[in-house]
Amino acid sequence: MSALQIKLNKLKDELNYHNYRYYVLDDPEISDSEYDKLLRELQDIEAQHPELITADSPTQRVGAVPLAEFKTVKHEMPMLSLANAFSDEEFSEFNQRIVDILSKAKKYNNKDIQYAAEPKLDGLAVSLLYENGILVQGATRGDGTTGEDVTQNIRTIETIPLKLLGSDFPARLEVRGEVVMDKKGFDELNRIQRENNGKLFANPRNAAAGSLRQLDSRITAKRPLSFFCYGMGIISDDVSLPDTHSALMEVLKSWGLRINPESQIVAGVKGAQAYYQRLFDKRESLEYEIDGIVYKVDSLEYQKILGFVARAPRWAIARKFPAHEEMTKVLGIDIQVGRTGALTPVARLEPVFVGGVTVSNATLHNQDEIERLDIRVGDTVVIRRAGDVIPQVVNVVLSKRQGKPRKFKMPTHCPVCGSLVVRNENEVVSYCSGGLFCEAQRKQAIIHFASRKAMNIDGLGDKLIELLVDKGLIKTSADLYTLTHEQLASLERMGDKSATKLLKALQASKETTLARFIFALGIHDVGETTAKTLADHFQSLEKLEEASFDELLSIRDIGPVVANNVITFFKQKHNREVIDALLKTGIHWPKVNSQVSQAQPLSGKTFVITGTLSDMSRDEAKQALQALGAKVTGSVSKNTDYVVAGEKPGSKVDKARQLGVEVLTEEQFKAFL
Ligand code: 9MJ
Repeated sequence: MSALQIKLNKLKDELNYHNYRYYVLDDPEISDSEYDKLLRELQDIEAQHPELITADSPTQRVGAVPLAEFKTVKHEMPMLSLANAFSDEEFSEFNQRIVDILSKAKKYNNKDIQYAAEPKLDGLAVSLLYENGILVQGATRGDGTTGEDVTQNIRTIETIPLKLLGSDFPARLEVRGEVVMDKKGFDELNRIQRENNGKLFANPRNAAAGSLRQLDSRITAKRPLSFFCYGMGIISDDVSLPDTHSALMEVLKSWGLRINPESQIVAGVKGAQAYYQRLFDKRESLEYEIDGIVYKVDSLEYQKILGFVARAPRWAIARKFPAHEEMTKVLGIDIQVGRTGALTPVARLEPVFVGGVTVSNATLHNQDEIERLDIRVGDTVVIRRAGDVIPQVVNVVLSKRQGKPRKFKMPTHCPVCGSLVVRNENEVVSYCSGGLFCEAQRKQAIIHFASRKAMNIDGLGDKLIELLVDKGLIKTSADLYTLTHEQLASLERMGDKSATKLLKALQASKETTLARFIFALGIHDVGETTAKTLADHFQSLEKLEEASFDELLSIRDIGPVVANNVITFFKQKHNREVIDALLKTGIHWPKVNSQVSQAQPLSGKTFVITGTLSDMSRDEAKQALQALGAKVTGSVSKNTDYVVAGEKPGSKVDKARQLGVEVLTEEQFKAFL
């Protein structure tokens, strides 16, 4: 063997060993960067000497050529399924059957049966074939007799060794186990799928199955799959093996195969139940999904005596956890209005027991989600509740849809206060526009109103506001100013002193600025900066209240979403009533300093731009005018000072002529600027 070959083999062995430390023992010896350095060294040598590349090289996980189809694989030893137990009683019956059979065979020693207890992974069962320590085939379980040859894809899974460690393995060894996708990887995959408008996977098991059935292994390689082994299939008889399942698993581990670290030996029914409870409690904190516990009689001698019934071993049982997913019916779709005014559709469900609790509601998030799921009242849906996560509607079972139920539409008016519902372009959420008035938004609106950057009411914290609302002492922010000393002092944890202090703070807050007041109104998307922009532009609340969409749009930094929100907000009679009540309490502000705008050459002038300009876009023209203090609007009126007309100007020029408004050509406009 050449020196280079020796070096190459040493590198491969080292990488395999570190893979084993990392994935199987969960105890890496070297850092990721040191591992990468070794891998790069190997890649460099192989790039220069492609003739030395072997299939078991750690660099050779991803196949370059997609398959046309999967070949079928006949399992030499059938891949069995497991019988289920859904209660402690059913497990006890299983245990008793075993005791009876062993007694009959005169093998029972009157002691508790020892079980190898393992988490039941919710993934995809596969079979891996190693010949002389080299992975030669990976197959899905299929129907238990025949599966699909997914070797190319199996090779991409880093927890599956391409070459076994050591040398004491049988010449032919079939390893069985489960391919799973961890929960984090699943969420991330669906996030990416959503971003790319790809198909979303319903759960990690489906995602794992979909990923393993890719004809192009380069796609599989990108999917976060991993593997745990839990059994053996055919084994050549050239080595002697231990006589318990658990010891057998330890041997597999020593060859570099990952076994589940939660696996444990338990004794009898009591031990099994304690293990079940422990894993049930731990279920949500595990990185992968499990749907129960598998108990296997640990003694291989016993297993042999017990044998099989139908297609399942009599020595093993799957004790299932309550399901994460169940089907139920959508009785109706309600709208909930949140504290921020967001409207959320919620499915009212026929109560169903899922994930350990009874679920009768599930959020549908927004109109887009309803359309994505195409969910309609009367539909049968799959509900999923994993851990503490709120129940989700996974999909509609279309085959169970009866008749032609109508599509769901968001209401046009808030179900709580009757205000208009707004949904701006490019936004998924619909909002109630009755911010100052809507009961659902009351607390949030007042908390915002009192906050430091808004009316800055010292000593009026969130908790106190909630208390005042709950006691019915205030309904809107205007009511804050009618609170009496007596009312305040009688509240829990308030007292005379703090009541006096708060009344003083309320009084002091009446002296404010227009910008703060606009911000305090809590109009959607009108933050501190936008409020200041609006105050500077309009310089009075009345002018802002009466602003048209076009005028708002003409202001620099104000887009159609904010313009629409402002208009709709002031359109609500009850919002205006609250504002009037606020002003009546004596809230006031100094006149807005308008020197800045008056100093500009075009301040006070209103322009309309129409048609196509050849040297600049309409937006650029608008910005140039605004920079000089002009207002740019979209429609011509008697208040318009100039119309700038590009190519194909349309009816706006006619209107300007009718009204006697000066019309500038592009040339004139440029000279003017
Ligand atoms: C799973 N799914 O985790 C078995 N399994 O054993 C475990 N499945 C099994 N064992 C024999 N841990 C047939 C299936």
